[in-house]
Amino acid sequence: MALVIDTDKENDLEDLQYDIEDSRKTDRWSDAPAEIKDIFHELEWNIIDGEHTGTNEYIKTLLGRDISPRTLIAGPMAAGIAEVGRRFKMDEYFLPEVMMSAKCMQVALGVLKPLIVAEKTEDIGTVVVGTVQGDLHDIGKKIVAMMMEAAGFTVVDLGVSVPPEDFIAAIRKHKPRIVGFSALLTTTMNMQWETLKLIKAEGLREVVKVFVGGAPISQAWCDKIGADAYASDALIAVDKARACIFKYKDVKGGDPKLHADMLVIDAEREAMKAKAAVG
Ligand code: B12
Repeated sequence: MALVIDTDKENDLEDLQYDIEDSRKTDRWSDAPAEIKDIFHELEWNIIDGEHTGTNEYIKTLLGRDISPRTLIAGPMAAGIAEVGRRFKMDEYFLPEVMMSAKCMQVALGVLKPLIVAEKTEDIGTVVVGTVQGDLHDIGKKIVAMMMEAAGFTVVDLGVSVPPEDFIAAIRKHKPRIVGFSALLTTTMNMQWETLKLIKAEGLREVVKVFVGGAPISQAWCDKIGADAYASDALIAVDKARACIFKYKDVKGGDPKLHADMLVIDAEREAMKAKAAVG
């Protein structure tokens, strides 16, 4: 039985910024045993410092202590790369440092992927994912792809900087139930819209449900471009994708009803969180 550690409450970047500057430790991971908490901090620092030669060891040690791959991704790995993003934004880090940290994330995901994908027990349909044209960020998209795979989907990952025409070709070839666009740059988010426009122009809008995500993407953006669903993280993406297959199977891509149904999933999730916080 894997050790359960609540990662939802651990994303306070201000706390991360100030506490770790002084001591390289924080008050976070309060429900983790002290020894695990220390290794979480080591892993965070491994990512912040971009020391990818040691990443494997931390990951393996934590897996050996019954920490699940999902907890590692949503916990110390997410916190570490978020701090890297903050440093980059504040001009404390430049591209080479970010690339080193990204390498740590890739190494860690390489170890975790087979474990996560091994959870797959059924085949419920195909999802095509890709990072839109002009954008080279793929860590988040890879996490979404892995979680989708574990949840029963066959995932076709088109990679990074995918031109709209390649999404169209993949939809025709693989006949996915869902297509997901990732964008991490404010300058490339518009390519989600362009790709969606081409899907419509090619007469494919009704056959595929369109998901959008990435750091600058929001529900408002999803509404504006007429995508079916937005997910701020991989777990929400999986919830919505499974709902598309099971609950809303007969609702077509682009149907306003589907869009509204997806919002209900967010509302239910928020209500569950609020209930858990009170209880
Ligand atoms: C790592 C990184 C890089 C790495 C990427 C390596 C890689 N293989 O991915 C490298 C060094 C290559 C890089 C390059 C650049 N980067 Co960069 N990068 C980052 C950084 C620090 C982390 C991104 C990340 O991996 N986050 C962790 C993952 C897990 O989170 P995520 O991607 O958001 O994914 C989650 C959700 O969004 C969602 N999701 C993601 N995709 C999808 C898709 C679907 C369908 C769904 C449903 C959900 C979903 O689920 C994921 C998992 O939970 C961010 C900072 C940040 N705060 O995002 C900057 C950041 C995105 N980069 C930035 C910039 C400016 C650049 C460069 C332009 C820098 C430059 N001068 O060259 C280049 C652009 C290159 C290009 N053409 O794409 C800016 C963008 C600012 C802006 N307004 O657009 C950011 C925000 C940094 C900053 N604060 O300024 N970068």
